[in-house]
Amino acid sequence: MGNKQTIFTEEQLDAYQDCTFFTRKEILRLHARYHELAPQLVPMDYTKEPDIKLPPQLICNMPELKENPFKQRIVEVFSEDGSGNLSFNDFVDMFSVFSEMAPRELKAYYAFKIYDFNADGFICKEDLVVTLNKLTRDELAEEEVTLVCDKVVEEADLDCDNKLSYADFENMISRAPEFLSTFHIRI
Ligand SMILES: [Ca+2]
Ligand SMILES: [Ca+2]
Repeated sequence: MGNKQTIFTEEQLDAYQDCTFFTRKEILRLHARYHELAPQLVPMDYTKEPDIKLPPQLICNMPELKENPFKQRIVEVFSEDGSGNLSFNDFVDMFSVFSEMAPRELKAYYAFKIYDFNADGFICKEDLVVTLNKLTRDELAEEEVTLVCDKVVEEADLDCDNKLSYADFENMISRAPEFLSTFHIRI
């Protein structure tokens, strides 16, 4: 007996542990965080996998994301329907990729998606302009931004099509490991 509430079944917890970089305890803590974002909406009991999604504004206001210049784009990328609304599974996947335990390749894969603002499978100069403006919080003059973006493409574009494919991008970050340092969030 006792009044301990069941949040997930053992099978669910095993599945989360297999598919993420979190322990069972961390999954429960993530559920508590997700719940506290909208207590009236998010049930404690997740054993029946309720079809609940939280809007991007709620997620972006979390202290872990609030200061991140890419927060809006991050929640879009992890939102299964691309709207920025996150189910609990999306929420867990997002923080799993950002965890210290996630391998570099996985972070690189999502970094590429995040910087590919127009989602055409390439990081082109327009994507780089948006990225750079966000990284520098709009502190660079337009000419400086253009100059840096031209330089980045010039150096990283191995197949000379004037945009960065995933292969170009991987090559670029392998030479600049600090590039992924912004992809750590401790929750
Ligand atoms: Ca693009
Ligand atoms: Ca290229």
